[in-house]
Formats: sequence, structure tokens, C-alpha cells
Amino acid sequence: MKTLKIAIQKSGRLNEKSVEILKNCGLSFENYKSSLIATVANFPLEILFLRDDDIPEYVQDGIADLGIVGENVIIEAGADVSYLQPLGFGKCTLKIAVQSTSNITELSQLNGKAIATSYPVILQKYLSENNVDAQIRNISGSVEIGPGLGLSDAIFDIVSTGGTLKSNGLKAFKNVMDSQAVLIASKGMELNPEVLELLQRIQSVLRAKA
Ligand code: PRT
Ligand code: ZN
Repeated sequence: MKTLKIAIQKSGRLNEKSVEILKNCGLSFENYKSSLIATVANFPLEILFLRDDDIPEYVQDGIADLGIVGENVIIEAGADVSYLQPLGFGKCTLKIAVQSTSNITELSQLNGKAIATSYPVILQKYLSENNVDAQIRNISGSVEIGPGLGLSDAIFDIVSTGGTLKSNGLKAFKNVMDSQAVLIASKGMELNPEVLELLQRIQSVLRAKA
């Protein structure tokens, strides 16, 4: 029997819930902060602990058979993977936001403006679909400080409570995409018996929670 590999986030917002759902499936494994890989004692599975950004590619390329990652990260990476199951955690919305004092109220007012984001692919697609020609400034973090510094006129970022927008003097302007953590598989692994067994266990954990 082939030992499957599942990639989950090593540390960050999705780590704890990803570990929890696997443990609730009855999988027994050690989970040390420093571990990069863990072997499951009672199922043919290894767990790879990775940066979330690397997970879509690992799964697409079949280095990992399965992965747990935010939908936004998969779409941004343009990864060709199979979606098996939304997992109900890591929920957030990708939004365009402007300064609270801004008089921008229509999407068309973003024409010719600069938008700072760490998600240029998702943003570009949305702008193109809406015939907006804005300049996308791709930065890797702390995009919320962009407008205050004059780096950008707007931002496009993940929002959950909205607290970060508010404390940086920003207001949400358009909701572009909802996201949550999802279970994905390499193309062709969807019908693997162990993958199906694991999927069924995850689905019963989710049902028990609902
Ligand atoms: O280290 P690694 O690369 O693995 O992690 P990371 O730092 O890139 O990602 P991480 O752990 O921050 O987020 C992982 C995933 O969690 C994201 O890709 C989303 O799918 C999901 N998620 C859910 C969020 C949030 N909620 C969220 N609130 N990701 C980021 N945020 C940010 C938000 O952008 C803001 O800056 O958290 C801040 C607080 O948000 P508010 O609105 O609650 O103030
Ligand atoms: Zn990341």
C-alpha cells in the first residue's frame, strides 16, 4: 500500500485547525513545532508541514497527494488540483478597501489608480472582468499601510473581522471573493481508496460538528 502524503501549513492561521481535523479523524501522530514531516502511526499517511504558499504547487506536482490550504492561495497560484471538500475554517473575504476619507464610491473610479496587494492574480482577473484599468502594486505584506504612505490609492487584501482595515483608517469598498480552508488532491488521486477513506472520515468529523 502506498503511503500518502498530505501537506498542511507549518505555522499560521490554518495550522491548528488542520492538525485538529486530522487528529479528530483518529490519526495518531506527533506534532512538534520543529517538525517538517510526521508519520501517522495508524494510517498509511505522512504529514508535510509547509508554508501555505507552497502547498498548491506541491499538490499539483504530486509531491504531496493531498493538501489543506486557503482557497485564495490555490487560485492565486493558478494550481491545477482537485477540490475534495471545503473545511469550514479559515473563513475570510478578499476585499478592495480605500481610505475612510476617500470619495471613491464606484469601481470605475479606480481607473488609473494604484492598488497594493499580495494577491495580484485574483485582483487582475477581477479588474479585467470589470473593465477597470488600474496599476497593481505587488507587495508581500502589510499592504494596509500603503494608502497612508501614498504608495497606493486602494488596497486589495484578506479581511476577516475588519479590525485591521479600521485601525489603518481604511474602509471596505468591494467584496471580491470569499475563501475558506479546503482539502485538495492531486489530479487522479480522487479515487484512490485511502484518499476516499480519509475524505469520508473528514466528512463525518464535519457532520458531527454541524
Ligand atoms: O507562513 P505562511 O506563508 O504559511 O502563512 P501566511 O502568513 O502567508 O498566512 P496566514 O497564516 O496569515 O493565513 C493563512 C490563510 O488564512 C490565508 O491564506 C487565508 O486563507 C486565511 N485567513 C483567514 C486569513 C485571515 N482570515 C486574516 N484575517 N489570512 C490573513 N488574514 C489577515 C488579514 O489580511 C489582516 O491583515 O489577518 C489580519 C487581520 O484581519 P482582520 O480583518 O480580522 O483585522
Ligand atoms: Zn503564506
